[in-house]
Amino acid sequence: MTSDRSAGARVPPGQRVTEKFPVLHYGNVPGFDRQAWDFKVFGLVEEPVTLSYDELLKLPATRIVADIHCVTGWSKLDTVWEGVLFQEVIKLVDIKSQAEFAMVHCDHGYSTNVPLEVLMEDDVLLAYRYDDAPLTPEHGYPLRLVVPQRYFWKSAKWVRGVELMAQDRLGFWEVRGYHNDADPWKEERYA
Ligand SMILES: Nc1nc2c(c(=O)[nH]1)N[C@H]1C(S)=C(S)[C@@H](COP(=O)(O)O)O[C@H]1N2
Ligand SMILES: [Mo]
Repeated sequence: MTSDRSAGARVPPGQRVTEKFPVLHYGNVPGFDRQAWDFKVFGLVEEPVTLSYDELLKLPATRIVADIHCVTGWSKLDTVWEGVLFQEVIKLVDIKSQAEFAMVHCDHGYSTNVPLEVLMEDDVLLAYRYDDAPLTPEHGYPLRLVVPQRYFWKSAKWVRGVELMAQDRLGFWEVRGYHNDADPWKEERYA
């Protein structure tokens, strides 16, 4: 996971900083029914786990400060997120040894694929708060993934589950020509 990042650089090549927080997604903002909502970890695990929203909120919470980089060219520095580290959620299952990749599944069929070792990094968060307030629906409430070291399309909004896999599979934008690795410091925008 080495990146072409010179010491101290904050803004990856080809990006410009914005103070705004653009909203970008395919399709409509899904509704949220707290009683019906669940989050699943499944696939190559010994026993799949299903969490309610209340159970998720009871897991140890973490706050991260991250720079985010959208493939369309905007970056936003020092964004503040709170939620549960992926590292923490994955402790609830026993991962089978063949599992190397993950598919992140969302409401309305959005998905994105991320190698398991990337999700295990210590800044990958399942976030339910942004900027000291609950996430807004258009930014992913009730739950979104934040993967700061990758272009922002990997930070899936309205996340409902993570599927562990032995072989890599392409997610929604990756099928449509976005780069599989998505490292902004290497400008891995399109395949
Ligand atoms: N469920 C879902 N998550 C998604 C998307 C989407 O279409 N659906 N778009 C992605 C893309 S391309 C970007 S740039 C970011 C934008 O997040 P924001 O609207 O909070 O800025 O969400 C990502 N997560
Ligand atoms: Mo994007």
